[in-house]
Amino acid sequence: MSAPSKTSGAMIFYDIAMRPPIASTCCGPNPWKSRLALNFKNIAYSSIWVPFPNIAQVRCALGVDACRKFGDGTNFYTLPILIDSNTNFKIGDSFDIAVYLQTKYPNSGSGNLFPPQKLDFVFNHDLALLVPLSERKESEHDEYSRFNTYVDAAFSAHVSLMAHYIPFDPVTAEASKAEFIRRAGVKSWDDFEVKGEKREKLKESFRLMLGDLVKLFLRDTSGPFLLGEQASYADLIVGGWLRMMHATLPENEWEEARGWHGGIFGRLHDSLEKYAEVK
Ligand SMILES: N[C@@H](CCC(=O)N[C@@H](CS)C(=O)NCC(=O)O)C(=O)O
Repeated sequence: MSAPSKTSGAMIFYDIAMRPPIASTCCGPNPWKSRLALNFKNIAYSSIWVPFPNIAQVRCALGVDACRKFGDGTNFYTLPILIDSNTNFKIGDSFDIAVYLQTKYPNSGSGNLFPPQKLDFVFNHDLALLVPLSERKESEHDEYSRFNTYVDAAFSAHVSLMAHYIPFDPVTAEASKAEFIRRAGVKSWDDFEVKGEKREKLKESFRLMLGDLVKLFLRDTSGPFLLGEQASYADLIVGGWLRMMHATLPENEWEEARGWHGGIFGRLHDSLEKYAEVK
């Protein structure tokens, strides 16, 4: 581990504004992966909170291309974005942000985000995703990149357990919900509520999926991370989704889920608390 890295002009990190107090409500899993990575690297940065309906406008004004597309092929403008004000380098994808931080600050903070490891987790599902995931070209961190894609698919397939409870900022809640309704082609926000037997079935599917993922965490039982005591970006990928679960699931369901599979995911969530400061 090395001394904290200090940048002369801070990094600027764009995340989605949620209901105040933002530190306990911000819940985008991809921005969370980047926040965890910035804190892991002990990088100085400041956050800009973008109202949900303004994401496209802000991203376009910054000149950052969309990295994701809707099912109909149109651009899907997303966050996070990271701007390194020293170089004016702009990065608009959470995985690219982690690679950038590792390349630029190889030894800072808690060390290597990408230590070599096998990440055998595959998720094949028949649950359609509302919006397709980003596509990636082969990269130097392929093992991690594939893991990121499968983890995103696995959690996204169950995100309807959470969507109805997103803590929107009251100022823009109506416009945000209207956009979700438009995308899903449903009639009202109530249609996002998954309840009763349907909810129980989806929860069971979620639990089983996590049961596959947990096998990787059982390789090294010295835990709490995949490589025992050493956290890596793979832990932060899962951790980003755990943050979303915590911020959106009804409290009793979060308590239930964190206890699944011997409490391994609850422990992972808590162990990443040291990288979860919202600045
Ligand atoms: N591949 C991108 C995906 C980013 C993404 O999907 N971000 C979501 C939040 S987790 C977003 O900005 N959604 C905006 C919206 O739904 O309008 C990344 O990893 O950064």
